[in-house]
Amino acid sequence: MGFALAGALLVSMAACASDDGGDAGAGGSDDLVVGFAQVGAESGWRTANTKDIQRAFDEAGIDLQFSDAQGKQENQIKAIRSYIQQQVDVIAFSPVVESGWDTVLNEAKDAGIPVVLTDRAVDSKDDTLYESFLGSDFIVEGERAGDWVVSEFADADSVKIVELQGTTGAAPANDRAEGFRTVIGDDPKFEIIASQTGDFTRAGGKQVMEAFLKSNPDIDLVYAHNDDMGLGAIEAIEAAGLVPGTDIKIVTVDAVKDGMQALSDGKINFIVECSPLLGDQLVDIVTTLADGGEVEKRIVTEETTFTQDQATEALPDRQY
Ligand code: GYE
Repeated sequence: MGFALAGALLVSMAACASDDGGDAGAGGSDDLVVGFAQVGAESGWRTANTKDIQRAFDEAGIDLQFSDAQGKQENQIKAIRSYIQQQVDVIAFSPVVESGWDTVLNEAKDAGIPVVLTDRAVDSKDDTLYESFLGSDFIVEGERAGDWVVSEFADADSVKIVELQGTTGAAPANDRAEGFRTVIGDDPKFEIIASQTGDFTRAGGKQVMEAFLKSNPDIDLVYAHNDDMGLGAIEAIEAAGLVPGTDIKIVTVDAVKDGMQALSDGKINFIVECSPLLGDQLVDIVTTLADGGEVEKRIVTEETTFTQDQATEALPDRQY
């Protein structure tokens, strides 16, 4: 069903429902079909994000076509093309990497299908290629990690840092690296002695950290772009006979349950939150678009940070 047609139908269904005194739910959203192209299942964050989106659409009674790109942009492009062919009402996706989307987004535009970016941005110059971008400010997250490092090492003369970067070319990898450097760059005592991608996975974090430990005997701090890579680094540090959180400090981003447990246990020292719970907001955006309404071009997720005590307190209620 074309988007304009779906919108018109929804409006008329809602009108009918009110004539009968019936309940059309979220604007008769039963008829909506949304195609969602997910990155993959690389991390605890991603699993929580997928679950939350599926829950929210299920509760709203909206048909969600879901595809998992297994971390590959080409798979995501294929999925988006198949949603265009099916003429879904709205396409939502979390772009694996920032660049290379203009062609397929123009195809969606030509087909009259609105696109919503969730979680990660694209670097397209033409911002009419998508209706809205819902997700975190990753630069701010990097800055928050940097702020903690500056205060934690206020009395140190020199701080040797290794960085476990997210997936190469992904918005959160680019921006978390940038935000962090903006803050620590002011003081030459901070030195990033090694930086490499661990692809946002636990196995990747472990492997890269093993190599870092072999070539660098005196690492003071690990900055991991997500909890999973930090958890992998913990395994490598322990295997090298060192104590994570004490001999080598660790700061990560996400605040999923396993990360929060490690923080509470003192193996991670600080976590910058990145919320994966985007489902309800995405449903709102999709239903507004389907009703022909206007949505905000940029919706920034609200987030906090966690110290060890705050993690211990938050853990019992942590949903993911
Ligand atoms: O931080 C990481 C995941 O795009 C915000 O992707 C997301 C990131 C998240 O794999 O754990």
